[in-house]
Amino acid sequence: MAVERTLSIVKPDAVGKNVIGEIYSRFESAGLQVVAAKMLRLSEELAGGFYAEHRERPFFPALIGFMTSGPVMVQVLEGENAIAKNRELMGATNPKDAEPGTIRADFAESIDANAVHGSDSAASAEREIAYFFAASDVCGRS
Ligand code: RTP
Ligand code: MG
Repeated sequence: MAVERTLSIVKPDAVGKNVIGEIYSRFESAGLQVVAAKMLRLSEELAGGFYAEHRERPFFPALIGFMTSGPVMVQVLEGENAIAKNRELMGATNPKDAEPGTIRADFAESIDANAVHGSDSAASAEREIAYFFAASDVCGRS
């Protein structure tokens, strides 16, 4: 299986609950390594550009309002099958539908405040990693 990189965000609700470390533990237990990370507050412009594919959706204003409501932790995860593995660890978008034991089932409150983001394809991962990190910021170990 190929070693991949994916972009992960611990969203403002989970940062506010002080569970960054617990979420990182899930990545590490699943064999994913954190190879770049930073905490920041997203501006409306930065959040809007990140979620540009959803700009015309009715939930877009709520999504941007939520993503700018507090600091986020942004990281690049590296490992075998990292993109799909991270999506599996996250669980479904709506925590009500998320499998028990997933990050969203355990830490998320609602479809808006849903704890984490993860790239959904190789193309998204490439775009999203470059959106937040210079190539020289990523300390790959593979
Ligand atoms: P994410 O991009 O944050 O990892 O979430 P996702 O792939 O599971 O879901 P996506 O379809 O990309 O939607 C991005 C975020 O928008 C909010 N959303 N609300 N009310 C709704 O129907 C709705 N649908 C999506 C969620 O907060 C979701 O994480
Ligand atoms: Mg998405």
